[in-house]
Amino acid sequence: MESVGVLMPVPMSPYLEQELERRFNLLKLWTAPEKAEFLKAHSGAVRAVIGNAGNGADVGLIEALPELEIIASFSVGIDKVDLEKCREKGIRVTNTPDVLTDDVADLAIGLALGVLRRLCEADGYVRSGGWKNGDYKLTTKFTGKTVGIIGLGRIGKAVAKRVEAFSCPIAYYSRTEKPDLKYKYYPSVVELASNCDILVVVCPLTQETRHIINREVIDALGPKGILINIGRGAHVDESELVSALLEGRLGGAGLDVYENEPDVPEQLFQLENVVLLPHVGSDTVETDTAMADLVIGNLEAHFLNKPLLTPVV
Ligand code: 8YV
Repeated sequence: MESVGVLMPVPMSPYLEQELERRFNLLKLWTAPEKAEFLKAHSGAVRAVIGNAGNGADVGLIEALPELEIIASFSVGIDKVDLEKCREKGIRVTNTPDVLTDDVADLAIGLALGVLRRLCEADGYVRSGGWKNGDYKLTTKFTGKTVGIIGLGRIGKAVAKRVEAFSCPIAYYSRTEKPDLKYKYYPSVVELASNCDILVVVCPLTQETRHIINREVIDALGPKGILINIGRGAHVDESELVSALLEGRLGGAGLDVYENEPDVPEQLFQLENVVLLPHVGSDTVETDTAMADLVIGNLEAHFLNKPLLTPVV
């Protein structure tokens, strides 16, 4: 397979790069001084593209690669891949489900604890020597709080499982009720937000879920409510979120994702009731390796005419 051209638009994982380089003709778009020229020069050779959460394959890229057969995304979310175009052109698409579920769910708990127990602020208090000068202020308890989950797929269920260990009542919103689950179902996000203390966004990003967190939902969550976003930035109307936090209409937020990554609204930097992470939901050594192995497994299966391991299209 050494002659098969695999295009990687942006750097993602040194391990993935190294393993792709061992097997394929890896073309690193970001290393080219002139990207358009590079694409033109290699357009006949590229049979696979590696996508990720930030860079998938839009119509422009798909149209520029006439020999493209497969887009293997180094992510579970494939909102950056134009699936309709892929179906139309018979291009296969794969993602990396399951292997990152634990890490992303773990991070939701970390963010909730971080916001409620002010972990980052407390760390700064020790490092700055503040502890020697006075008493630290009280924070808010997590155990027993009602947690609302938007999207009860693989990761949503893993969040719920973890939250159960904190004796938190669990409620959820999803397109349809899941009668096999014992958690309370709300048929609207506003109703869910009105009835929980911590709202976790973990559904896929689609036309329907874009800005699923709007002003009405934020106001329903209220000045004691906490928003945790481990989905996609575009799930949240970010300017509404920023205003609500600045005006004290929302209790706090734990964010791993943003509307225009890596740009994060700077007004948030001054707030102590906010924890800001740089989209690291699945970024552990273990999961990085598992995701990369799955991307390679899908490519090898495709080029050996075997069934794909995790097909989306
Ligand atoms: C990954 C993600 O970190 O899998 C996804 O959809 O958003 C993230 O967990 C990212 O894809 C790694 O590039």
